[in-house]
Amino acid sequence: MAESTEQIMRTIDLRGTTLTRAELLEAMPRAEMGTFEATDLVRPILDDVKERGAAALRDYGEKFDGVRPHYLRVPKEELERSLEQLDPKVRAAIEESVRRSRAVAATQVPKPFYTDLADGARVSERWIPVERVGLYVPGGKAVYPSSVIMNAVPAQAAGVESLAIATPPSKSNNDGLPDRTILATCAILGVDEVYAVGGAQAVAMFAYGARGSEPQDGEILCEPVDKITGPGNIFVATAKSLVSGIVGIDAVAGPTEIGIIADSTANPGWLAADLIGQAEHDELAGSVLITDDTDLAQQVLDELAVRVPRTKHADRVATSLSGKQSAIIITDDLQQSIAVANAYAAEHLEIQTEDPDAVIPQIRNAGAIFRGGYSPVPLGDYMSGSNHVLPTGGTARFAAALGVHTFMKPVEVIEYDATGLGAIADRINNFAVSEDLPAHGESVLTRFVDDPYDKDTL
Ligand code: HSO
Ligand code: ZN
Repeated sequence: MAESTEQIMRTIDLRGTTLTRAELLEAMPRAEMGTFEATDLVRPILDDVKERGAAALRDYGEKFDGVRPHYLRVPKEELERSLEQLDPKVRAAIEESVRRSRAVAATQVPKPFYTDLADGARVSERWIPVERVGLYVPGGKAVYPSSVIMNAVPAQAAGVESLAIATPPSKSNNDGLPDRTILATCAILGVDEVYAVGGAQAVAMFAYGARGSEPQDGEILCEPVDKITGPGNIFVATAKSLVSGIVGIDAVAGPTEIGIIADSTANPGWLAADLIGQAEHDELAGSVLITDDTDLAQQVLDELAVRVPRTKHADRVATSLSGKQSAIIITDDLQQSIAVANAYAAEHLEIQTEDPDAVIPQIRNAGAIFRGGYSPVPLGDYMSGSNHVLPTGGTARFAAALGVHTFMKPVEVIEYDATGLGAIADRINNFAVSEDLPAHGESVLTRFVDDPYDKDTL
C-alpha cells in the first residue's frame, strides 16, 4: 500500500492489495480522535443549572457567550421582527427548503401494522411521538439555519406536541438575542418556544427544566423535555452524553465528511468542487475520493490546485484537504471502490460513475447516498428534501440519518383472547418452569382453571 503526501491531498494506493477487514478499516482516512475530557468542566454546570435555574443560565451566558441575556426566553415579537428583517432571497430559500423537507417527512411517518399469529392472537405496533423535544442550535462560527429545519421538520411531522429550541445569545444583537436568521427560521417553522441559552447549560435546562426569574421568580421558565437533538461543540456533546438516560439524545456528531466513488466518466472539476465544499466546513472535515482511474485522480488534483486558492475559505479548505482525514484512494476496479466505500461508511456518499444504479444496491454503509452528477452534497445540505443530520465517523455502519422515526417510539400492543392464550398456555408454563419462575406459569394457567387455589389443577 503506497502513500504519497507531497500533494494537496494525499493518495492511498490500494491496488493489488488484499486486505483483511481490520486492515481495510485501519487504512481508512480518519481524524485522530480527540482525547480532551470535558466531563469535569461540564458536570458542575449541569448541577448548577439544576440548582439555580434561570440565575445560573444568565451567569453562564455572561461567562461563555460574553453577554448577559436580557431575555432568556425570546419574546414572540422578536421572532416576528426577525422574520420581517430577513432578506427576501434568504426567506425564499428557507421556505423552499421547508416545503421539500415537509413533503419527504410526511411520507416518512411510519405506519402502524399488526401480525395475526393464530385465532385470537395478534401483535400490533403503534408509533407514538415523543411528547416534548429540545433542539439545540449552535451559535458562533457555525450558524446553520438549515440545521434548524432538518431537526424541527421531522419532529413536527412526527406529531411532537411541544418543541423548544435553545441557541446561544449573541453579543452583536441587542440585549443578547440569538442570531436573527435562526430566529426568523423558527418563525417560519412556527416554533415559538425559543431560548437565548447556549452550551452545556442549554442541555441542562432541557434535561432538568428550569425555574426562572421571568416573569417572576420561582415560575417555570422551561419544562423538562423527553429528548434532546441537535449538533454542538465538545461541551454540548459531553453534556448530552451525561444527561442521556435521563432524557433521550440523538447521536453525538463528529466532523462532517464526504466520500465519492468515481470512475473515468466523472467530471474532475465537479469532483474537486464537491471535495472543496465539504472541506469548507471545518479544518477537521474529511474529503475522500475513491477511484479506479489514476488519470481522473490526477485531473482532480490539478483542478484542486487551481480552485483551492480561489475559494473564500482557502486556508481552512487547504488544511482540511491535506489533513490525515482526507485522501484520494486508488483502487483496482469499481468493485474494490465499493468495498472501500463500505469500510469508510461516509456521512455523505456521492456515486459519480457510469451506471450509479448498479452501484447503489451494493452500498451497505453510508449516511446518505447522492446519485449521479446532479445530486451533489450541498443539494442535500439545503434543499433536496432529505435530512442533512447524518451519522459521521464511520457510525453509518450502524446508525441512520435523523428522521421522523427519531422523534417516535414503536410500542407493541399484545392482543390475545381466551382462545389465543389457551392454545399455548401449557407451553408458556413449561417455559416458565424451565426458568424456575413457576409464578409466571401460574399467572397464565389460573385463567383456565375452576378453582384457582387448587394446586392440583394448576
Ligand atoms: N454538510 C453539513 C450540513 C450543512 N451544510 C449545513 C451547510 N449547512 C452536515 O451534513
Ligand atoms: Zn455542508
